[in-house]
Amino acid sequence: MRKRIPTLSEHQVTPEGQYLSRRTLISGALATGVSLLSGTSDATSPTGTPLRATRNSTLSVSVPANSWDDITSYNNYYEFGTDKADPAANAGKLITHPWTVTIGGEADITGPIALEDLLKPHALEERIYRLRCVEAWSMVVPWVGIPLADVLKRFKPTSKAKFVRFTTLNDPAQMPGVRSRVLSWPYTEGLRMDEAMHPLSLLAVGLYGRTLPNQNGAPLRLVVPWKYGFKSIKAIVRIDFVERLPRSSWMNANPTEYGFYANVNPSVDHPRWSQASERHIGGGLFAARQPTLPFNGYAEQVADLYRGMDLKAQF
Ligand SMILES: Nc1nc2c(c(=O)[nH]1)N[C@H]1C(S)=C(S)[C@@H](COP(=O)(O)O)O[C@H]1N2
Ligand SMILES: [Mo]
Repeated sequence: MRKRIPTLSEHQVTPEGQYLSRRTLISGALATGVSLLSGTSDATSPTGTPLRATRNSTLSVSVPANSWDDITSYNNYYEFGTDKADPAANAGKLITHPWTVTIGGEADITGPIALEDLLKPHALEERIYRLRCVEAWSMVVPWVGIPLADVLKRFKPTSKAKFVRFTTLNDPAQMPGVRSRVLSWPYTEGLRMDEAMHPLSLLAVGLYGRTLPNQNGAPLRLVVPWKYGFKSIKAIVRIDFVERLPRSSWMNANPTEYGFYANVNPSVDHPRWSQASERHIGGGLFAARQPTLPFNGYAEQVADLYRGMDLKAQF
């Protein structure tokens, strides 16, 4: 096994005891004589380099996070296969150091930058966010990252920069899934400039106080909590400031099913299924589906971005 080389400076480790892990729930249940049908015995220990991050409580939800196991074993990452277990099985050998991100397009400062240099000026924050997948499941994830806006501003986008386009690594030698034509590669996603600059938009480098596991998008991924999970692009190698709305891989795959905005919206169904409710991963076999909230529960913070728009037409 290749040893993971830390790419981030160590600040302060977030105590893992703060989290309600599935294991804690299981041992608690056993202690009180209650059996949990969803319990598994193959719990994995957190991996990755510990990071020093300060919890941003204002921007965090106050519900318990999903377990490390849930978050790192049930993934969407089509570069490594389309089954939920494929990324954990196939992404382990992806080389994430050294890592370079290339900045391009409508900005004063463009060109390649080493990940360490991209991150250096910024303090890491921990933010516990809801994640709502377009496939109607959800999780709660304690991300570690930096505000996207702070990073973007450093490159001095010009007045022509109306959108930001993100691009994932496309390496057939390391990513077996890109041989399939299920999506157009490289995986690309985009945000309108004001969405990208919103304080909730996060560039994540870790979860549970440690560097990201490869299946969750190491070494750098986007997290946009009020949008369906597919907007939160993994393993980012390019960030371009662009004038025109960028087409994403999901729009290319099926423009009638996956729109550019992809705001979580319980009143706009996917053509093949309802978006009104969701199954919370880790909730157990018989847990009731939860109602899905407009903007995934972040309406108070982001609804203003879409004032005057017809969100059924611009889905
Ligand atoms: N490059 C890339 N990024 C991606 C995907 C992907 O297939 N490739 N899947 C997306 C989808 S559909 C979801 S729901 C989230 C899942 O993130 P997680 O595995 O960390 O929970 O990643 C998103 N980012
Ligand atoms: Mo998703």
